[in-house]
Amino acid sequence: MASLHLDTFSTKYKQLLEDQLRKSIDRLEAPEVLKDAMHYSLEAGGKRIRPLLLFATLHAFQKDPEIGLNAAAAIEMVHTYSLIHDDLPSMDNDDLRRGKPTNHKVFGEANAILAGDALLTYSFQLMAETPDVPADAKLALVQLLAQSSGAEGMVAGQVADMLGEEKELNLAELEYIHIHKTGKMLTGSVLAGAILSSVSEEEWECLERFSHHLGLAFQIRDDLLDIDGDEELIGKPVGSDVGNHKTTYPSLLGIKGAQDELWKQIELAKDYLLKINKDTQLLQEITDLVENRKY
Ligand code: GRG
Repeated sequence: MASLHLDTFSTKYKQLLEDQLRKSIDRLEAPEVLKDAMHYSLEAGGKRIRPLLLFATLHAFQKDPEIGLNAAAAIEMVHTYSLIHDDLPSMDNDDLRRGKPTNHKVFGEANAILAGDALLTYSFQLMAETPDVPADAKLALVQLLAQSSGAEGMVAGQVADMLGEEKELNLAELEYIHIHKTGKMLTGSVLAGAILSSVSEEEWECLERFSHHLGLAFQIRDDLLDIDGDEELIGKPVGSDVGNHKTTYPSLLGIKGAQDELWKQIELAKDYLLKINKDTQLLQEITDLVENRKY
């Protein structure tokens, strides 16, 4: 369970983020239906783990987390666009997201596509408008967001995921998908904090490795949550048909193997945090949350 320290921190900065997101959309001179569709998914109850990682990284380097508000809003907008598009009839065709009707169910498919497009493009504007930082930092933030979300990042993972749907994947193929689809935006969140903290090369390297392992842990936990409570599946041999037909960590490694892999990735993530000689307690607590999260 999260300590009071992380609870207090996350309550404060999540509230600031919610305000930032709402204000950022409100100020747009755009058709109301577009703004409504953007608001709808942005404010639909996400965990805000990516912004939290960014704020906690700033905290570790004794920076005021509020300097990361624009960047955090931008990252959450990209994440939200990815979920809206992932739910579309041409992708996962989902009716519900976070227990609520998906964007296209409420606003129609064309509006959902355009709301996703608008969130993605607006995110780069927000990065470029980061207040009180030099131009080279803004440039680095824009470049980082593009690399994390685009053809070398999340979109690559989504395409690899779709290509892999019809076949049994090996562990390396599964890792490629999750490092890109889930991991790159988590890494981008930590490294955005690193840019705003002007970290050293060694610190950058450790933060990158930390978030790489955290991203894998996040996904393994996601796979385990999908089948949680199904006691009969525990101990099933490698390669057996655990859960649905998609390749997952439990389907490849068995539930116990997946749980061991989760612990391994958590250990590795924490090892890299320890190498940074800073107050990384909040990042450690977020790592614990990822290991134990229930949703
Ligand atoms: C459409 C380009 C494009 C990409 C979609 C992120 C993604 C790629 C798909 C979402 C499907 C999915 C379940 C991915 C695996 C893990 C993941 C990223 C879960 C959602 O992130 P959370 O748990 O979501 O942070 P909340 O709801 O808390 O914001």
